[in-house]
Amino acid sequence: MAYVYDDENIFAKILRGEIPNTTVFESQHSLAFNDVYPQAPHHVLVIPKGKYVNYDHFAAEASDTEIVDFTRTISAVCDILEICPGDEGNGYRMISNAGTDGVQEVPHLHVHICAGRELGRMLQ
Ligand code: DGP
Repeated sequence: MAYVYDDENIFAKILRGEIPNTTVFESQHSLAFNDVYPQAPHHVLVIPKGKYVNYDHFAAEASDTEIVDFTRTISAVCDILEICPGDEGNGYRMISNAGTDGVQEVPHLHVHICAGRELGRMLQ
C-alpha cells in the first residue's frame, strides 16, 4: 500500500508551528492538543510527529519507538485530564477516523480523546 501524505494538512502546519495550538502534552514523537471544535468538556487530539496519514499507515511504517511513544502519550493525556476510569475519573472515548467512510477531515493520523460527560452509545 502506498500512502500519500499531504504536507499542507492542518496538523502538519501545527507541528511546524505555523498554526497555534493549546498543547496538553508533548513527547519526543507525539503531540496532544485541544480540539478547536470540542464535542465534549474534554476533547484532545493526539498525533504522532511523523508523517502518517492514518492508523494503517502508522502501524505499517512507524518504528516501535514511535508506536510506544504514541500509545503512552494517549495514556499520559488520560492521566493529566484525570479521566481514567476508577479512582480518579469517569472514563473516556478514543476514536480515530480514517478515510472517506470514517469521515476523516484531517489527513494526518489523530486519535480523539473525549471525556467529561456521558457520551452515549456510538454503535447500536
Ligand atoms: P477528523 O474528522 O477525525 O479528521 O477530525 C479532525 C478534527 O480536527 C476536528 O474535530 C476539528 C479539529 N481541527 C480542525 N482544524 C483544527 C485546528 O486548526 N486546530 C485544532 N486544534 N483542531 C482542529
